[in-house]
Amino acid sequence: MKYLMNTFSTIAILAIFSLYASCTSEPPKEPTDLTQEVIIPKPVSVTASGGAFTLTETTKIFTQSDGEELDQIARHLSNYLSPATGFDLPVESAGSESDDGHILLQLNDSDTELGEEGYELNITEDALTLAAQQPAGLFRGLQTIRQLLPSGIEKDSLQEMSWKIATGTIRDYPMYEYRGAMLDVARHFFQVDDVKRYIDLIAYYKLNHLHLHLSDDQGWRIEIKSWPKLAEYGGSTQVGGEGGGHYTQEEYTDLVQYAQDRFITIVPEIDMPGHTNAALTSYPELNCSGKAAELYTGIEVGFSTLCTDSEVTYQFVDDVIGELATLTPGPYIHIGGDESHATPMEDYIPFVNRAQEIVLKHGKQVFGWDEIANAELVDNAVVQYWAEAENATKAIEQGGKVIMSPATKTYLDMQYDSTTELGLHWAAYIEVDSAYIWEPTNMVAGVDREHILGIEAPLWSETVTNMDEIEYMAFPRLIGIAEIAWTSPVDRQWEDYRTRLGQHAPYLKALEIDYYASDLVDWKSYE
Ligand code: TNX
Repeated sequence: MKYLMNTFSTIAILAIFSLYASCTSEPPKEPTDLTQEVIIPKPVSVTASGGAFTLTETTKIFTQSDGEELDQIARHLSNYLSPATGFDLPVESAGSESDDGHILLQLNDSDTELGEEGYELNITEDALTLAAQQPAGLFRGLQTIRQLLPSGIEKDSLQEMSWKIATGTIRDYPMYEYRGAMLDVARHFFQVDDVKRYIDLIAYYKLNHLHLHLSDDQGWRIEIKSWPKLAEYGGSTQVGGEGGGHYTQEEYTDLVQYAQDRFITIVPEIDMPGHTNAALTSYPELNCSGKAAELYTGIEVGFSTLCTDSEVTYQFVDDVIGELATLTPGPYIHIGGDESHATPMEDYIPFVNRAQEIVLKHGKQVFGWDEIANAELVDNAVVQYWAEAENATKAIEQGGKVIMSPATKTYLDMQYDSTTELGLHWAAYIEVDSAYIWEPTNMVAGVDREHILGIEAPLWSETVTNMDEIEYMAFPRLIGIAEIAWTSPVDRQWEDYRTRLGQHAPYLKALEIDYYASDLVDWKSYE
């Protein structure tokens, strides 16, 4: 009996030990099967050929045609890889590649299946060749290369290890042309460097739009030279009262450029006619009463409105949109239009109609929250569905395209569950599975694939005050949203995604992302 007990306890100890060992970090395995590598968003196709390519200090990056754009993408790759490897990978024009390990970036017009953002990555033991029709496709492909290397590649200090990638071929292109995130810089203001970090993180998951919510009741965040008090006074505070701030036009231009270098389009939003208290505090003439409103630092919505039957209001809208259009190379100006509860519908409709004409006059495409579909949409208007199915239907009936941002699935400010300290829960609690398990074409009856331009996940910032908090609310849910936007529904299953997300944890750690470690996922541990 004693002997038996001993045997049992030995077995138990061994079992516990092996369980423990399997939970702690394993030494990096040698990659040999490309199909087993974790890539998020999941690519269209992966085939393995059983070997490995090794990145070494003599590896060079070649670009197949001259041109600043290709060079810039090659330098991005070199910059991504250098801190952890310590290698200074030189960028050279193609022609003199050697057989002993090189990376080649090439543009190939004939592979039309790849479209604007697709890429093909061919990995042999001697070479890693990334091809795309367009530069944007090469940039998306670089993100895949980052995920194929060991997670140490994302650390910003030298790592002593070997840098191998399994051989084979990946062909990949996105499901939706618009894959976005939104950051509310109005309720709380975030500095340029925080927004740049957010851009870097969304780029890693192949998103291509960042919508900036630049004005709201609590703050005006972009310098407008013809109406200087908007930013100076209207931007002087934020939720809770302390802080606030705004981007100068130079800073905004720098952000736009930073995003563009990563093939991300900035979509600037000036919310109107509601959500305008900050503007109403800055200029009395924008109020129907002729009296300036008071600065607001609470989190109520729906109490403010521009004076819709005063001509000065349209001069204001014209000047603001004019300056913003000049600073913004992307095609869209977002005019908000949500929750204008203080604007009667008979005033709201003519206001939105005029605001849309002003956007067109400045050469831009109209973007707005789903309520704008109550007005007469101009050609090519994009309507962002967040709450009212009926509005999405009205949008497509008028020939508009829809962006899917259902609050119950994509709102990154919603709490994960009732124990989450940050965030709100008016739409839903959104756990990591809920944010992943939905299909854009099943959200609104009649709104089908051909009506949907893409997906966007907004992060409202009433309760979110700094970068750590942004990361905690956005990650990992934004990763799942990015996969919904990129990957075909036939390749999306929660169980498979859950496993990949868990295995991806060391990359999140290496990127120093303060993510929410949901119990629904078996997070792979890391040193
Ligand atoms: C609704 S979504 C809003 C925002 C709030 C958000 C908070 C939308 C178009 N309007 O003003 O920040 O809820 O979750």
